[in-house]
Amino acid sequence: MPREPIHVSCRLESLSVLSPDGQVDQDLEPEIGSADLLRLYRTMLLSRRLDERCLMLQRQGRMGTYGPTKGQEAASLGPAYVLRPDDWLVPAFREAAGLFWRGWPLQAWMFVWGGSEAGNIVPDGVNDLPLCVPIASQCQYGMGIAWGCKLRGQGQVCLTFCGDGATSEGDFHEALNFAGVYNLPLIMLVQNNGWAISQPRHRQTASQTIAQKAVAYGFDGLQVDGNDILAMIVATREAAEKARTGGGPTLIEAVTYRMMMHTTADDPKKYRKEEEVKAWEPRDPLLRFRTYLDRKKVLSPEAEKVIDEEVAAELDAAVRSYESHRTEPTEFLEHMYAEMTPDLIAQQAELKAYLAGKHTPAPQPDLAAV
Ligand SMILES: Cc1ncc(C[n+]2csc(CCOP(=O)(O)OP(=O)(O)O)c2C)c(N)n1
Ligand SMILES: [Mg+2]
Repeated sequence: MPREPIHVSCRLESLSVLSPDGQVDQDLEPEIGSADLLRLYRTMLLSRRLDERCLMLQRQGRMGTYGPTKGQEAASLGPAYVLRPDDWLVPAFREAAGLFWRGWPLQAWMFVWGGSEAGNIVPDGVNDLPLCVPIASQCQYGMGIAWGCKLRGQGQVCLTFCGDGATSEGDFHEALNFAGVYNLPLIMLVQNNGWAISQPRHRQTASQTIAQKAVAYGFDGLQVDGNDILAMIVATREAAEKARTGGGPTLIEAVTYRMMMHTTADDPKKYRKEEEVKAWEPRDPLLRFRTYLDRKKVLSPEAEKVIDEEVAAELDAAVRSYESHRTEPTEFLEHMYAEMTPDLIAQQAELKAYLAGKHTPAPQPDLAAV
């Protein structure tokens, strides 16, 4: 037979548990105790309020360029919730809620966007990498960590985040290819927020979904409502259980939306319509989760008031800590390696001398003679 169909074996599904107006599908609802539900809500709210505060601090000149996370809280918090503490989380740069759940202090987020390396210091006992801005490069680190997890044989998994734009980078595909071949315990979580700065999702790939890219690498892909924290929990829990028991990687596409600008250096009105943003507003993950908790009678008005007050106080303390921290512009050179190399020590001395106004330029090579 010269031509025969090839039957590609794969599982590709889409999943949501909460409807856009917060109604739950009881067959799919995960079992989560009230205490955990309230802690999740508190973390999501904290992340939202911090995001709003950072935006204000930036507008007042008290913070550097800021990249908002509004609308994407569920897509990182749900997956972080199902991890074991000894699992690994490798973020891109919109995973604030997930990182807070893992134990990062609020001020670390502010330090990063305020230009201080202090924000990249992983807290003791937290198995995460710091934020990663070079797009998709963290996919390789995540894959490498997953390989390490497999070699150690202690059932750990590595949850790695990237954006829809990152799926156009070679690093993303190399990581998935390797993870498939070596059957690594990797959960690659793509936060498809519709945009990569000004490029819409349809300019990144001609594929119908991002989830289906898993098929080419020989494992399962799942498209999940990324604004539905319960769906994110169900999907990641399944992927983590599979990975722990030798079932290999999963690609999860979390369909979400970037409610704000890419960063404060960007004006989205130049490239996307206000109606698009408006259409996503009712699907806000915080509102949906709140409605669910309200219907479930988990969030009483008294409990909500206490949470609101605690969140406000925690935020104020974090802003004070951030603003009392002095960042030296020469500090970043200290964080390249565990110990500074002679070159870096010399460069730091030169920079310090320059900043102190005593700079004598280092002799430049005679390029004409090279
Ligand atoms: C390797 C690399 N190329 C380009 C950039 C500039 N850049 C910063 S964010 C971004 C878009 C990323 O889009 P996506 O992966 O969808 O993440 P999102 O910003 O939507 O969360 C680009 C191109 C970069 N940081 N790194
Ligand atoms: Mg994006």
